[in-house]
Amino acid sequence: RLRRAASISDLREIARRRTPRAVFDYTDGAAGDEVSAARSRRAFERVEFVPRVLRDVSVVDTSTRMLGKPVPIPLALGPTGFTRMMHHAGEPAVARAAGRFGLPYTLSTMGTTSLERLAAQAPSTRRWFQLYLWRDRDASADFVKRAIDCGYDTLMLTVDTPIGGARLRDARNGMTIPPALRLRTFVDGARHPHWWFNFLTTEPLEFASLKHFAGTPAELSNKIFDPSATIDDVRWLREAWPGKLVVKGVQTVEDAEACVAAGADALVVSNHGARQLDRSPTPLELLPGIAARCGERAEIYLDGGVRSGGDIAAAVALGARGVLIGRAYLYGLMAGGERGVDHALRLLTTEFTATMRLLGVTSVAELTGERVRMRGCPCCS
Ligand code: HOC
Repeated sequence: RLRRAASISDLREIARRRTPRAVFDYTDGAAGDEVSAARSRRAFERVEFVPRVLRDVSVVDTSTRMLGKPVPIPLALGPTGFTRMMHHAGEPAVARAAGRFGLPYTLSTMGTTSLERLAAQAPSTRRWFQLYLWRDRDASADFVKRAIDCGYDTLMLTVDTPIGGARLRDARNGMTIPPALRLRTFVDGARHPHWWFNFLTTEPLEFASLKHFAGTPAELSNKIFDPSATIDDVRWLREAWPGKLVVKGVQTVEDAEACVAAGADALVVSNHGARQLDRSPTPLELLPGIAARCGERAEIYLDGGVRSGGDIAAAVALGARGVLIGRAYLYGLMAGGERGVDHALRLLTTEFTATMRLLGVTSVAELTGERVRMRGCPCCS
């Protein structure tokens, strides 16, 4: 079945069937009424390519550089929480697949594998670490130290989470971490015996940032996220972290300017996959303005709604140096473990290459604003 999945949405469909409902909904869902999530996808649907023909595309170079190192396509695997819940192989499987494709992998503070274990299990993958500012700054400083010690080359600070978003699907499903088999979830559990067997027979979840945890996602975020974080914390991290510093979750030109002035090497234009503030700005629509203002001083990445190689090409043409994916690889992981992630990355790579050829461009540098236009009105399309 996996081999016949011809798109990320096919993988999503397999993932939906193979995982318990609460787990699928945690991954697939977003905040509130999921208005922003739908808008993120609609923005990509509004993109119309402007292809050139008769351009000799027999050889195309899809590679570029992200934060000083080469990548085969403009893509990095973004941070995702609780990845061993989506599939027992979890973060190490994703990181190894990323390594095989030469792509960076970002371990989340909310990951279910420690920084040390991930480094040991994916030693040749380029590893980035994502940090939430903790209420306890010493704890944040400790992650910085561990990330340096374990050879992570980039620190990604997420700034769109002063509190946890209202994820209504989780509330309705009575979602907990780790997931628990209860009377009300028993029927659904009986439909996914493989998932439960694997989940219950592999090692209990180990967290990147906690000794152990059990509770709801909201309880966890209240324990960790620091609502008092300010731009001074970005300056502090700039001092403390010797590698590349990325700020993720920027949603206005003003904040983008401030983060670059505070020392960020790259920004991720992102609304956290629409999982925090419903009705937040649509990343693809924000991207050109932020890239125009800050793109000379920092690399600008896009995160949110990327589901195909064509989406990657569209984001690059609209000003992104590269894109981050989350759900796109998680669907692969849930559908088929490590092989499923390979499959997702293969699809994205093939689609991106084909899009470049069909657009008549032979290098990523030629993917400019001339190759795209946005159709129609954002609110009606
Ligand atoms: C309300 C839960 O970035 C995600 C992760 C982890 C955030 C936990 C907050 O799932 O969006």
